[in-house]
Amino acid sequence: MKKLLAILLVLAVASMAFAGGGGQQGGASSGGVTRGMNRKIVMGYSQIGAESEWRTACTNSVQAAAKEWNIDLRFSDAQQQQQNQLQAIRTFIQQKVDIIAFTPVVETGWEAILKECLDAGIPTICVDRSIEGSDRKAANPNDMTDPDNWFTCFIGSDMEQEGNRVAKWMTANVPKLKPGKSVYNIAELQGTVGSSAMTGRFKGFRDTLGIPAATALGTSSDGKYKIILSQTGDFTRAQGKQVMEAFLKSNPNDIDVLFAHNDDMAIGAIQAIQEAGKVPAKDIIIIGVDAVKGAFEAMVAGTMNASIECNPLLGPQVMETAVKILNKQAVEKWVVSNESDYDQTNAAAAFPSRQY
Ligand code: GYE
Repeated sequence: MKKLLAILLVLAVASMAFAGGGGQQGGASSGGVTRGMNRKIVMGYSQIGAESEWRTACTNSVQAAAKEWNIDLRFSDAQQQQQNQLQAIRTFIQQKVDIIAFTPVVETGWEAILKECLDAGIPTICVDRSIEGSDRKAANPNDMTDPDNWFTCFIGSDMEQEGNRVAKWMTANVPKLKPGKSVYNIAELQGTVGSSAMTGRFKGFRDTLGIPAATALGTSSDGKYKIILSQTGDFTRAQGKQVMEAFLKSNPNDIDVLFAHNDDMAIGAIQAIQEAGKVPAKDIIIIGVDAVKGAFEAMVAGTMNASIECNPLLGPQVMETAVKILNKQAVEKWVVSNESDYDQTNAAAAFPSRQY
């Protein structure tokens, strides 16, 4: 037994030394250098929390990519609280990390902390969700009232376009799936209030239908689609289910379409629909956003109709961009991710190759 332990110890020490020297290839070593750099860099990362399947996939992608690039990742989970994010970023500044990446839980309240990062000379990457007033286009560098000058670059999706895509899928498919109606009533489950994922999807959906972007309820310009219910489910399954239960209580027979700002809420709502004795994806057409595994399972099982993809696998782009920034190379102000739309016609074929 003692001999075995001694051998294991020697092997462990040897592998640590090997990993330390092999930093160029990355790996979980504590030594070595970051891929593409002549030193090991430290990244502070402020994540929102773990509210959805999407978020978990995003976190896994970031952590795996940091290992691959051999970046020292200081990862902080804010449990949905902006206050925790501000505190984490402040700690990163004190620790003099090389670069900070963060996903703003809501759009407002970032000016002061981002300016503290600027003053400390620490570049920042805004990941997935954006901040108020930013169009993520390069701005006049002398205009510090422009929020696009408060961070170095943005990596993520176009949430407004995702809202457009939901509306387009709906108008192309709902009349075929529920023929013979002159007006379709829509219930909407909004994401976290004040998050760019929520405001973007809310606005994009209405823009395509010709409904004023500032109103929660309204009818499309062609008169065929009417948003009759709209409330937040905070991007979680539990609240998606709860709010859908309330919707079904107040409007038991009027809902034709459910637009959920993410798949987790759609999946929660499916349960509520079944418990109310209705058939999901038939009595009520269900459209989500994200295209996570749970949505694919539901589409293949026939309980969900469509999911508009929002790619959470942002880790590699974040690490690659961080290295470029620290090497003083130019980066795009907005690195946009590639996405597709999935429904019951193509979900089964795509499912086996999905990574999240
Ligand atoms: O759609 C949702 C998550 O910000 C794009 O946040 C992200 C959204 C995603 O919790 O599931």
